[in-house]
Amino acid sequence: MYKWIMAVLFFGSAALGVGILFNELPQPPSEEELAEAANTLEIVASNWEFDQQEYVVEAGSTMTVKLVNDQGVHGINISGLGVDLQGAHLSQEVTFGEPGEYEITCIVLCGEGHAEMKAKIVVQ
Ligand SMILES: [Cu+2]
Repeated sequence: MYKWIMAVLFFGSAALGVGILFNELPQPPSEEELAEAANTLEIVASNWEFDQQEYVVEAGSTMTVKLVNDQGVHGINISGLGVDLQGAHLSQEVTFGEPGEYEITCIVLCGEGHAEMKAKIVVQ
């Protein structure tokens, strides 16, 4: 009497199973991607601030400093660390030697809040 219900359930779940099989499952990030993320200091700029006031890094470490322009066009200079990022050149490998504080300033005239676009790198 309920045979048709069983048939519907059976074919329904079979169709669902096949659908799942052919759907690509999301891949977890590879070890390489994780290592790269851990080694990248991302500084996100918008109008007219950076995503953090302070970026803390370990003395002696080498990282890729990357500027991401989330809003507007900005560039950064980090005095004392030789970092200069703007235009097409938005990432640079940096070795943080001496502990201390290094000022990050915007070097692209980006509008009314330009002069206040400051943050710092704390090497400790
Ligand atoms: Cu600016």
